Amino acid sequence: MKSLGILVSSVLSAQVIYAVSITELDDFNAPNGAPNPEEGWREGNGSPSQPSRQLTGGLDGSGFLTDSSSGISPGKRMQLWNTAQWTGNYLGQSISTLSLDANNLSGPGGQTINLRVALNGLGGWFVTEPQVLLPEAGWQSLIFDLSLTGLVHAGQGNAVYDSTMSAVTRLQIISLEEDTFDFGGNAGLRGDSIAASLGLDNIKAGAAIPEPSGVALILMGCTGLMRRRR
Ligand SMILES: [Ca+2]
Ligand SMILES: [Ca+2]
Repeated sequence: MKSLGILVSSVLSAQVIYAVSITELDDFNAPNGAPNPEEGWREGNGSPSQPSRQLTGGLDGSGFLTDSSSGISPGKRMQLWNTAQWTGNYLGQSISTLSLDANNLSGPGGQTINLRVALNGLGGWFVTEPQVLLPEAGWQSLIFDLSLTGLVHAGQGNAVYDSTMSAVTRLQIISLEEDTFDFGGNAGLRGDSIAASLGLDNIKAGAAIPEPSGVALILMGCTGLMRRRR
C-alpha cells in the first residue's frame, strides 16, 4: 500500500502543470509580508541582483517589480524569467500579446534598455523586436506582439512557432539591442551585459492586436456603398 501511495502521489504531482491563462496579470500589489511578492520572476541562482518587489512607485503608485544588472559578472546581464504561471499553451488560450508597464530606472546618463520578450519551448527560443526604454523617460505602457509575425526564431529547438507557443516552458524578459542571439545553460536566451535598472508592472496576457488596416478597409467599403446608393 505504501508503494501504491507513493505511486499515486507522484502521478498527482506530475499532473500539477502550470497553465497560462488569457486573464493572467502580474501587478506586484501583494501586501507587505505576503509570500512570493515577485510572482515567480527570477534569474539564475548565481546572480546577486535578483528581481525584487517595491511596495510603491508603479505607474499608478502601486507595487512594482525591479531588476538591476551590473555589467560585471555575476549578475551582469539584464534578464529575468518566469517558469510558473507564464508556462503553458498560449495558442489554446488565444494569447497573442503581452503588455506591460516598464521604466528605465538607471538614472541620468544611464544605459538604454532594449526590452524584448522571449519564449522557450520545443520549437526553441522565439523573441520579439526590442522596444527602447531611455533613462529618465518614466513609465511607458508597451505591447509586445507574440503572434507568428511578431516573433522570430532566435535558436534551438525545431524552429516551429506552434511547437513553442503550444507548450511554453519559460517566459523571459531581456534587454537585447542587436539580433545576435546567444544562449547559456540556465540563462536561456541571454540579455545584454549592461549596467541598468528596470521597473516592471502589470505584466498582462492579451488577445491579438486589432489591425487598423482592416478597420480602414471596412470604412472604405462602407463609404463606397454609401456613394453608390446616392
Ligand atoms: Ca502594481
Ligand atoms: Ca538582476
